[in-house]
Amino acid sequence: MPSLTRRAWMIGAGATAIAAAAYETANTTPRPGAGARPARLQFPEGFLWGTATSAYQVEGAAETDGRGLSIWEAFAHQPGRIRDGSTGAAGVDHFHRYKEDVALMKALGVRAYRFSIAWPRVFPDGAGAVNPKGLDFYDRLVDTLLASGIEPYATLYHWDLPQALQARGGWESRDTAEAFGAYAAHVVRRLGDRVRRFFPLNEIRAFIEEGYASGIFAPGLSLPEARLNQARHHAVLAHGLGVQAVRANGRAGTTVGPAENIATALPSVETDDNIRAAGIATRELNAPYLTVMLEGRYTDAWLAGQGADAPRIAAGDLAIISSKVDFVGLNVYTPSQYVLASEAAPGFIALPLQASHPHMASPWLKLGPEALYWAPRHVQHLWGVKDIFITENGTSGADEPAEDGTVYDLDRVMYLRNCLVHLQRATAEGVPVRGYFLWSLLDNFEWADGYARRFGLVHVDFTTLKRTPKLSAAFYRAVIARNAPA
Ligand code: IFM
Repeated sequence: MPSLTRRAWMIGAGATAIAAAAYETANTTPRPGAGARPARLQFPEGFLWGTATSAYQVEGAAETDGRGLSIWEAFAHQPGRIRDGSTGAAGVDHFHRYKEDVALMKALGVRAYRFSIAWPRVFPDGAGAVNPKGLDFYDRLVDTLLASGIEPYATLYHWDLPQALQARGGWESRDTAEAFGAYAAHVVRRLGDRVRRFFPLNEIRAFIEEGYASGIFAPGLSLPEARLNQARHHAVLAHGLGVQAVRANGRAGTTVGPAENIATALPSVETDDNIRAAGIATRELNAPYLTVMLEGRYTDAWLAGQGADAPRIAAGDLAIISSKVDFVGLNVYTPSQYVLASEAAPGFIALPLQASHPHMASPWLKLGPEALYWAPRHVQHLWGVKDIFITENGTSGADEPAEDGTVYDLDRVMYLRNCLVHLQRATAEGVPVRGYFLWSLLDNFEWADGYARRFGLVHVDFTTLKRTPKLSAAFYRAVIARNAPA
């Protein structure tokens, strides 16, 4: 084991003991009396274990090498927008510390890293003149990953829209979708000799609903329904144009698919009628996002609900939006609804969640690990998808360092173990989930929560930027080594 790897885990007396125990569990065959693991708890052979971050949340170096401004800088500088008054300008300096971060990934044993490319680094004005240095950092990152045996999975857009495009209407403008297609083509031409897996846009639902409806994310708008629907439509159009750009410019064998935060309905009781109802609800809950991307049509119920506010759809748009994808990536944190079957249209009743329903450190993150089973199962059953990845799952935690400096994040370990048990159930039943990316490798800039919510497996001291693996890192390392959730 390389010395950096070793050092990363030797963190305080308590953590050393825990890390040592995790290594032992992970690296030895069962000892007499320890009991062999029943095969049914295993993930399939070759299951891909990874971790994920995004550019604006980790990179920092916001003014380095000609990077342009993004909507998040503009937004974060408005008083009251970010909970702790911070910005992502410094991130956690992944831009300069990427080698240390790749070594941390290697210590975990991950085989894949999902990161995003900052559009404003590549086209500082969103379109037009290319910044010649804009992709240099990603060249270095990709080479380091490959040299470490970690496969790069690149997201082309993780919410950091160039501010210059926002000034021209942002996602309300069709031009933004077209500009995204051109940017995607440029990136794939440059990195496509080494990067073979691409996600066009991360969580369209999140950046549209929170950026253009609730206004809690950049650009901070609360649009009337018709304008909101047009922004939704342009974002899924960009997805389709991104898929086409990857196809047109990638090498043979390159694959592409969405990374969408599917809204998942769960059957309150697992009976056939409730399961069917949960499928109907999931299709409708995702109507302007995953459903139109995979079906090439907005559902009748959704269109009827929008009435005169429905989006204007140009000829050919739906075919672009539903361009064939190779896989579907799902970001799954929390269920959206628990449902009961109903004879009356639309075929389900959403049950109100009790006030006592537990949540994690982020109040939006309700506990409901069964979503890791139902989200991919619905996607397989509704749309016949044959390759699914969990492109994000993880949680914020209390994350207070103990006296020995270690974060014993039992809440995160508990959350992850539960989620992975349910995901393993899906694979055991033949749902084609091929891999899992844990969000996130590092504590980072959590959007409107600033640095006040931590999602990392690795604790970052935001003053010194020192990285210290948490207990959950030892947990994840053991999961990977055993290829089993518990
Ligand atoms: O940090 C975010 C990420 O950028 C997108 N998915 C959800 C994560 C946790 O909120």
